[in-house]
Amino acid sequence: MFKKFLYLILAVFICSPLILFIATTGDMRWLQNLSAKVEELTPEFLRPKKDVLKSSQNWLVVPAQLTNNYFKADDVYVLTQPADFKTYLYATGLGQVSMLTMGEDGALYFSIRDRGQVLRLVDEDGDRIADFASPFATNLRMPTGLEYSDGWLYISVSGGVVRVRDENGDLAAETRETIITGLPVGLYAGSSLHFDSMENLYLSVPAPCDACVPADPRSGSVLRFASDGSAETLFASGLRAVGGFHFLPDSGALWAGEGSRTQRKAGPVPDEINLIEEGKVYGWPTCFDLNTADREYLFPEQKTAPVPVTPVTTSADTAETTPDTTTGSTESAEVDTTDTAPSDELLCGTFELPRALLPELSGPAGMEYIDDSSFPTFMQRKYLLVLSGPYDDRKTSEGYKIVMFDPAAEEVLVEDFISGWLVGNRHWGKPVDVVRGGDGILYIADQYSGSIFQVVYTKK
Ligand SMILES: [Ca+2]
Ligand SMILES: [Ca+2]
Repeated sequence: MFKKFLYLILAVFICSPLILFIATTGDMRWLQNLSAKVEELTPEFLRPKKDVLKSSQNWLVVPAQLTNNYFKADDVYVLTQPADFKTYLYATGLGQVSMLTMGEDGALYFSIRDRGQVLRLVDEDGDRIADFASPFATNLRMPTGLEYSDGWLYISVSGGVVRVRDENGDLAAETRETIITGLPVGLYAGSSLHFDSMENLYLSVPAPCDACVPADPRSGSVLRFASDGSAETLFASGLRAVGGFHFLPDSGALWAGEGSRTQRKAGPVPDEINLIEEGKVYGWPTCFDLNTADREYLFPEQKTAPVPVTPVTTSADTAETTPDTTTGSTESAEVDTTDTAPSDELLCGTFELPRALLPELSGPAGMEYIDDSSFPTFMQRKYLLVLSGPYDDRKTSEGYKIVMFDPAAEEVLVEDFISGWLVGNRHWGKPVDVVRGGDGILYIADQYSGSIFQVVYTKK
């Protein structure tokens, strides 16, 4: 009797995390993972020695004013960045900072998902430390993407879009319209939001799962609307999680980073940079990489993925090849050659190929495009792309940096712009968005430490 009771207690104990896991859906998992981590972890482990100050300009010193639970005065952090760039801790203690946009008033606006707010940030005395963060819009459900258009600040929220405006000039919005509702909610990050040059509104809708055919075809897509939220169009699909996207000002081409599957038993697959065009399908959940069929997803009942190839050896091949003696057989016993498994070409041939592959779990997020002369020549007409790292903060040696690429290049190559938030396989920040602030200035949102960094080109 006592034993039975003990087993019951044990069963409840084992199952309770599972029950909790099931009860916490989509967005909440993302939120809880992050906030727990921030509380647990102090940056002590990667605080470099002071003598690093001698080495280069690539350090960031925490100003005394910005001391909080995470950063202490005079802490030093090393960032690797191009010559003549300097990065400052601009604001911190902000919570789960998500995306950034420059307002029509020249101030920086940012969304805080866990606080349901959009704040307005200004540095009045120009000392590269923000002086005021004032709420512009509050009581929002998981605000993420932001962009101004025609006097309205558009904000993507859980399942839709609201737009707000300040009518009386007190720097807080009092007018609010919910213009889009009922969109499916994705598993991880929220929706990115931008306007094209024709004032059409585009919204990325992340998938609700790692790999599945979603109940709602708008999951795993980019949607287009008129600026009042009408005229919904499924612009492109087969995109698991578009964390950020951006239009090229000249051609209007839409470039996006896409987070690929992370939960495959055989391991995660490369994230992607895609050129998103109307009506096209980008492969998820059927295919990944350069149109490789995801056989683990497509044929889950098979222990080993079917391979439609029977090795044929010629006498010339045999002469050069040592037989595989480890299996004790010359037959390919594990492969069912009678299976008529369709080829990758058949399964994936109609899907759009990515323009570039990114490391697995690098977590592409916010994007910015550089075409103004306050930045140096080597950045001109290039995209900046934030690689935020994996959503669940699992150990990785990729992500946690900002990279750069030339969308006009025949072969799109990705190079580092700023890195250093990752030290070994541990990170002290998680960049999620980047925007131009004018005059050779960039702002970077860090969702991990709840901070905004200001990056300044010092040789204008
Ligand atoms: Ca200041
Ligand atoms: Ca107002």
